[in-house]
Amino acid sequence: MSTLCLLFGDQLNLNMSSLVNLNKAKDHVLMAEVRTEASYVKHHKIKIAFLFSAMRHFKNTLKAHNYQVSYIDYAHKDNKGSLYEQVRFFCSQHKITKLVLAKPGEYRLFEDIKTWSQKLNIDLEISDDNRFLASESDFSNWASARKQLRMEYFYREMRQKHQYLMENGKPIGGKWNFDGENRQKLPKGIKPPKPTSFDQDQITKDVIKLVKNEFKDHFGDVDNFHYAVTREQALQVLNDFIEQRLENFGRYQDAMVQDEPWLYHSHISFYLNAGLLLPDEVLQAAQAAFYEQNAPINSVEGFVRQILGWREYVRGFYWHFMPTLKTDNYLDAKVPLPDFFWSGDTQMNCISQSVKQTKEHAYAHHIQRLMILGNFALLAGLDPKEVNEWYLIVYADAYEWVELPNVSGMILFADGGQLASKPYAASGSYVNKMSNYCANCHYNVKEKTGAQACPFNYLYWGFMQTHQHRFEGNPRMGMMYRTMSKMDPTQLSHMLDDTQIFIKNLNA
Ligand code: FAD
Ligand code: DLZ
Ligand code: SF4
Repeated sequence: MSTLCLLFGDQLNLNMSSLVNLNKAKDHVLMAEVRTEASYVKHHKIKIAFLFSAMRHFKNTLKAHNYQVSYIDYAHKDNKGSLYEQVRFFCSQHKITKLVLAKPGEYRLFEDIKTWSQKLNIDLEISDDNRFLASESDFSNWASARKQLRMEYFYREMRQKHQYLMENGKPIGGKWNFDGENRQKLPKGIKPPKPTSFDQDQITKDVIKLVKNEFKDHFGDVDNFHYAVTREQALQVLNDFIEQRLENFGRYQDAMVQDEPWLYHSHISFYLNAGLLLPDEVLQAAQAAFYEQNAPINSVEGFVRQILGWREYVRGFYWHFMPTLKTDNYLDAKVPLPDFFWSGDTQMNCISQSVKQTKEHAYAHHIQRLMILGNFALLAGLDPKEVNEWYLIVYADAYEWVELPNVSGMILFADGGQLASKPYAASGSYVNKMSNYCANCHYNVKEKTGAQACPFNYLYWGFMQTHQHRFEGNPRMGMMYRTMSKMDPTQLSHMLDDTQIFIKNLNA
């Protein structure tokens, strides 16, 4: 009579709530590389290689800590292809009375798991996913007490509750938000440090070979894989960030630079989302850098806001609004995703740069995801279902709990404004202000209509006209509509025509 713990590929931490109460002498841990999880969307090859390698390394860690682990690799003779079938098979071979697991990060898997207890006739115990600081009930209690949800207020409560960057009940530096100091373009001549990279060990090499054979038709390149695959390596990435980048993180967090994918970002989302790092230790490291005067408050607060604010907020938001969040389409957007989202072959340099980096690294930084690719998807009216699938596929840090709120809520306004108070829409001048992409582009960012005009310019004003009835009354968009009312009606009409022609030709 024993307990089986099913550990998912993104729960790679010895402190996982599902592991800590096991009796190592008689209970078992099951981990499995399965077809259903690896291909429910055609994940980027790097994402699969990263998770399989990290899973195999973590299996060794578990064994070193005296857990009894059954690890089913992809080519194992007993691989049954899905987590359910793997659990069923294990139960048929052993006397298992109870299955324990920490809540998975995706609704589809959670709904499936809820049916297992009856089907397998065993007890099922689902513990909280303790890779987060706010529990789901923390979020839903906070959300149910409000008419309007805004990350900023959630974040302030998290700062107070967890006492990050607080002194005598007040935020350090006298304000909650230093965003005003955090919008600088990267000056010419400044070269960001190289990202921390690791040689591929034998486990990673084996996994890459497997991925190239089994997932040939999946998106992306995998040969230059250089990511951390163990907790020790992930801690090194974190440490290098704190020492080499955090100081400049704030001021350049919105900057974009030709051929520079990494800039001053932390590059830890892969590891946080797979359990190799936990949010508390990351926040403590950043806070310590502030107290040791190694990083200024605008950088440290900006970083803390991402982890303690946005990351926790979107995860709570996901569970609060599922399953409807997945089908929301407030703007009735229907345009199919253009091919250049896969190839990067477009004369729009900002898009080409962002897609090609995504293909090569399974990574793009926040502003590329939000203000280039996301902004385009919003303005061109791309179908939320296709856009969500694309984001879930292409980034190695993508799981539905984080991808869906960012896409349907933050970029597409598909949730009708539950997450964001207004659409994150911008014309080419924003891209020109924050990057050097436009200097290398076929299009002219200063032109609003005609063959050479930057598509973001007419798409922006086309969007504003198309959705005027929806957004005119939004106080945060009033200024834009006042500007629009003073614009030349003929020019506006040309921009609407150009928008329609551009969208029509997108998939021609
Ligand atoms: P940094 O810029 O160094 O930020 C530090 C950390 O803050 C990140 O590692 C991440 O854990 C957290 N963070 C920052 N912004 C967000 C956010 N909006 N939501 C949740 N966490 C955040 N992040 C993912 O982890 N997975 C995704 O699938 C994902 N999809 C996104 C889709 C869109 C459309 C947008 C706009 C953002 C998305 N993000 C996603 C958030 C963000 O872009 C990435 O977390 C970030 O680029 C990862 O790189 P980094 O670790 O260098 O981040
Ligand atoms: C993303 C992923 C992939 C590619 N493969 C596996 C796998 O083979 N086995 C596994 O346990 N988990 C995998 N995962 C992570 C799961 O999809 C993840 O646990 C759910 O999406 C919930 O977040
Ligand atoms: Fe992008 Fe327009 Fe600038 Fe070209 S000109 S890089 S399309 S914003």
